[in-house]
Amino acid sequence: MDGQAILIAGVGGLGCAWARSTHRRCPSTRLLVVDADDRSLRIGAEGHALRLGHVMEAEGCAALPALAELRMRTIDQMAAPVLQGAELVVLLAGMGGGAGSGAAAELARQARRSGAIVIAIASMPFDEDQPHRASLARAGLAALERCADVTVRVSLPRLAHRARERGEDWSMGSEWIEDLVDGLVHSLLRMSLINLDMMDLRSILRDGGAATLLVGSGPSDDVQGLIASAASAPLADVNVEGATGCYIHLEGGRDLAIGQMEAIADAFTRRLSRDAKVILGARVTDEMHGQARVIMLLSGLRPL
Ligand SMILES: Nc1nc2c(ncn2[C@@H]2O[C@H](COP(=O)(O)OP(=O)(O)OP(=O)(O)O)[C@@H](O)[C@H]2O)c(=O)[nH]1
Ligand SMILES: [Mg+2]
Repeated sequence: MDGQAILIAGVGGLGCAWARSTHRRCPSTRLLVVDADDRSLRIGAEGHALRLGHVMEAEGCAALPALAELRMRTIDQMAAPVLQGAELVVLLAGMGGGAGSGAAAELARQARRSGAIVIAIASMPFDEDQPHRASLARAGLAALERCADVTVRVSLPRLAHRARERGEDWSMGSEWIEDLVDGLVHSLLRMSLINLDMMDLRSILRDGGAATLLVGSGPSDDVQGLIASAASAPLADVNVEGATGCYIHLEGGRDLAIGQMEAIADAFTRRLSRDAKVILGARVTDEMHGQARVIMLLSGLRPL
C-alpha cells in the first residue's frame, strides 16, 4: 500500500495537535486538519486545512458540537477532494469541546461514504472536568462509534499520566498515539516481510463487535515486557479478553528469529477467544536491532 492512500486527520484543538505530530512520524501519509480555530490550521504546505466556519465567525465552536457538526456538513464539498483516494483515514479528536465532539463523527461519515476505512482515536476528558464537558464527550463518542469502523477510546488522564512520567507534553503530541498510528501505518506499507493489507483489516472488522488497537514495544527478547508495554495502554473502558478477530503486526531487527516472532505472536494471541481469526504480518528493519514493536487490532470485543 502507498502512504498516499492513508490520510491522518485531526479535528479540534487536541486532534489537530496529535495529527500534526503523528504525521511528522509518518511523512509518507497525507495530513488533514479541521478546526474553527486558526491556530490549529497553521500547517504549511505539507497538508490540507479545512476551517469550520467563515473567517469572520468567532474562534472555536465554543463547546457547541451541534454547530461544529453543521459546519462540517456545509464544507463537505471541500472535504471531498481530500478524502478522495484515501483507503484508510486515521481520525484523531479530543471529546468534550465543540469541534472534536461535533465534527469528528461527521468527518468519519463523509470519509466512509467516499470508501475509506475509518479508524478513530478519541480521547475522553479528565474526570474532574465539568459534568457538561463529560456529557458532550459521551455524546460525541457515541456518534463517532456509529460513524467510524473502529473507535479507540483513549483516557486523557491515563495519557497525561504516561506523558508526565516520560517528561513529555501530552497536549502537543503523545508518544503513545504517535507509536500506535506509526505502527498501524507501517503494518500496511508495502515493505513488510509478511504483508498485511486493507483486505486483512476489513476482514477482521467485518465480524462486528467493538474493536480497539494496542501497541507494545521493547527489547525483542523480553516477551513479558512487550506484553506489559501493550497492557499499559491508556485506553478507557475496554476489555480485550475474548476478542474474536485479531490483526497483529510485528516489527523487529534483522536479528529477530522466526522462533522469537512465533513466541511473541503466541503470547499476544493466547488471551483471545479459542476460535479467533488471527492475521499475522511482520517486518524487519535495520533500525529495530534488538527491539520489537507489536501492533494489534482486536475486534469482536464485548461491551463492558
Ligand atoms: N485538563 C485539560 N483538559 C484539556 C486540555 N486541552 C484539552 N482538554 C480536554 O480535551 C477536550 C477537547 O479539547 P479540544 O480539542 O481543545 O476541544 P475542541 O474540539 O477544539 O473544542 P472547541 O474549542 O470547544 O471547539 C476538552 O474538553 C478537555 O476535556 C487541557 O489543557 N487541560
Ligand atoms: Mg478548540
